[in-house]
Amino acid sequence: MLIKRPDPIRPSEITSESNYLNRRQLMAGLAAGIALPACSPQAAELPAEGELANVAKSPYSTDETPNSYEDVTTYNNFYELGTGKSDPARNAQYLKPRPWSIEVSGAAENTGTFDLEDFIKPHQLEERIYRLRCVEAWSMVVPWVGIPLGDILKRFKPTSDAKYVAFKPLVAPEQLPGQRYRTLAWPYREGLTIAEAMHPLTIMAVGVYGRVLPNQNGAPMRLVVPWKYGFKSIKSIVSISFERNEPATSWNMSQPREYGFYANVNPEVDHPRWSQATERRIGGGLFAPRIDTQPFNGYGQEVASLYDGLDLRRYF
Ligand SMILES: Nc1nc2c(c(=O)[nH]1)N[C@H]1C(S)=C(S)[C@@H](COP(=O)(O)O)O[C@H]1N2
Ligand SMILES: [Mo]
Repeated sequence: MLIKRPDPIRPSEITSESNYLNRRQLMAGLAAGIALPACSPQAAELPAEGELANVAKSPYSTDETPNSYEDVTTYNNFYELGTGKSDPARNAQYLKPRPWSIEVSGAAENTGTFDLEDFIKPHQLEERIYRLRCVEAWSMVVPWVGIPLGDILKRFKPTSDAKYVAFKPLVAPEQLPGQRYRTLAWPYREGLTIAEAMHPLTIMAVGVYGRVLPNQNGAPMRLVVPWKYGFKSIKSIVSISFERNEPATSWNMSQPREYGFYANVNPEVDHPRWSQATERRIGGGLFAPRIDTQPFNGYGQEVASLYDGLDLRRYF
């Protein structure tokens, strides 16, 4: 057992509707002369760099030893900043994660364009130490800082038509120079079922190691879905859309035989070109033994029931 089993979300962690003001409500409030106290925790903004204050520890964390800050921030996959593992750190300076806005669209009552500062409220931040298991059969342990994605999505009041959630990152070749080459069809695209998106293990990360997320890790905000291959954890998100049908996803579009929509970590379903039974822990050195890959990356007790009745060999 790699993670402790936490209680369901504590009432204190749930943002009450009144704590949250979206841009339109805020504007309406300002027009009506409602003042926001500048020093209330709800008014605090996510910092653009440096330490993140008051980050709670999460019972969902693994007790494995995290990789070094160096490993986490210099061995990356972020095709918009280059296809080599060291390219994202080298090209990170081009990306400008402030100001940043996010468009929420589709099957929800509360859609619109939101500033990052209205979107992520820092008083909810938690540290989640999760394994990141790449489809390339390497892994890392990363102390992410984030907010359960479900807590964010609930505020937009998805309707009963919202069966899936689709995500897209920024498209801006001056900031993401890898987009000058068609290594993938831009924008990068990812999606989750609504149940996966609302699952308490799924987070929107804004930091790592207690600090604001470096650009190469997907600043200012990226998904982390710990039971799925790393490519589901899409970086530098600007668009979130509630969908009725399964959305197209980048790796499936580029190699449909190799990458499916679900992409659950599964040691029993090999990639057509290599085994997924074991993994190499980054930073372990040349002679470190390979680690057995766990079904659902070790989170099976929490998430396996999401796939009851689904043939995981077919829906890989
Ligand atoms: N926008 C975007 N997000 C992305 C990718 C990408 O190329 N572009 N690569 C994915 C892959 S394959 C992995 S393994 C993880 C790596 O996250 P990390 O660099 O923070 O470890 O990011 C994922 N998110
Ligand atoms: Mo990956």
